[in-house]
Amino acid sequence: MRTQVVIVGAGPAGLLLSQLLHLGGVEAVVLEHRDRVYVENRIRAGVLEQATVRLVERAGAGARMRQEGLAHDGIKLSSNGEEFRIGFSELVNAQVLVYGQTELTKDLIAIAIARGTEPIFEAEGVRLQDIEGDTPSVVYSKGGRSHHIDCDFIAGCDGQHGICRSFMGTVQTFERLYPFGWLGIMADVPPCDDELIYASHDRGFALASQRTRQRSRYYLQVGNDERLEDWPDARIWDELESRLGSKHSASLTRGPSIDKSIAPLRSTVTEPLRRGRLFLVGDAGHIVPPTGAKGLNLAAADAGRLADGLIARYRGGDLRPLENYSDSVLRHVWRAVRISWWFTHLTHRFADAGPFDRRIQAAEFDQLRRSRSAQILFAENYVGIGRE
Ligand code: RFL
Ligand code: PHB
Repeated sequence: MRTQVVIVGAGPAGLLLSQLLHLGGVEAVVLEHRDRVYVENRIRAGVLEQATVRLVERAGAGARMRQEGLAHDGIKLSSNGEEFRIGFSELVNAQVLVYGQTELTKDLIAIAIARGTEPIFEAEGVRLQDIEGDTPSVVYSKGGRSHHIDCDFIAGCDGQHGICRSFMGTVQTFERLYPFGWLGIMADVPPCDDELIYASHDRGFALASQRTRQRSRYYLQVGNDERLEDWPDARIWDELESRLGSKHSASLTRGPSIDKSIAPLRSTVTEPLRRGRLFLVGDAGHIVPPTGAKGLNLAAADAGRLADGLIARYRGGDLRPLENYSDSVLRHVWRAVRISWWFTHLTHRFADAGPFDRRIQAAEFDQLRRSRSAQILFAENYVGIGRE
């Protein structure tokens, strides 16, 4: 078999890239090692920046997102129960869209099927060959049979546990591991507020998020040694009440969890993001802690850049976008890494932080509450202005 681009991974990065390439007249095959049901139901992100929304629309996959996504004009920040709002519309004339990654993934898979190129699910043992030559190829097996695809380029969109990074040869890895994780819970109850609440509290960070007006998503900062078995729903709701503050206790509707998980927080950046004809895209090349809601947005932005570079290359036009892919993505990525790092430090409790560090955190919160300039900067970073 032969195609122009092999895409490894059917997450948001791989699916969006394949559709953008298709619209640009470039042929691609997507290889995914999980099955479709698993991919469509993996619960993760929820906040889309405007640039991501535009890209999904450009891909022709935006109809349901526009209809069902919830436009958010701002967020609330709380410190030990004292709360203030940062309004994106009035500060920077922008919004974000709350729309689950699960839904975006379903929309992108549906559109791939409609155009007649469904991802190849349950593709096992994917291996890359001759990345530095002119004729790379990818081998995999499915249902006990092995397959070989010759191609021009390979897009490694296989997430943080993927295999493509291991084919990059000599790379530099920059990493920050945080001494805690997020315990996430999803429940079919109305959200406690119509906006997201990022709460810094002496008991640890909490986040009140949502998917729809009937489905809530909450997170709690927990130690890296915590186990899900020790967190029955009632304990999670009690803890959320304490951390989100008395203002929200009355409106916090409890209900049985439909999903619960613990994810460790970390930042990793691989440099460069290209080796020969292999490009790393999204989480395969960089991870950020979820505090700034940047991971999915970065994955989408990478997919957009690589699609533009490849389409220009096939049209015999400008080779620079493809040549500059790694540098331009990394510039964008490091700004998001810094923001995610800063916001994590502002809102989380670090076990080794002393009273001095706590005072610094409080002073920073105070500045954000009182200074319009600080709020504008925060809003620009949150909605993604200036990183394009
Ligand atoms: P994905 O989504 O991990 O997709 C990678 C795909 O590759 C497949 N794969 C393979 N396929 C073939 N062969 C192999 N050897 C393979 N190995 C892996 C996988 O099965 C999968 O289908 O990566 P992608 O596309 O780069 O997308 C990245 C996003 O998923 C991620 O950045 C976000 O979910 C991060 N994130 C958030 N990002 C946001 O922008 N806003 C948010 O609000 C937000 N909240 C979150 C988050 C991540 C979280 N967790 C679980 C870490 C909240 C949480 C809790
Ligand atoms: C989510 O709803 O999953 C979510 C929202 C905001 C974040 C991270 C995750 O910063």
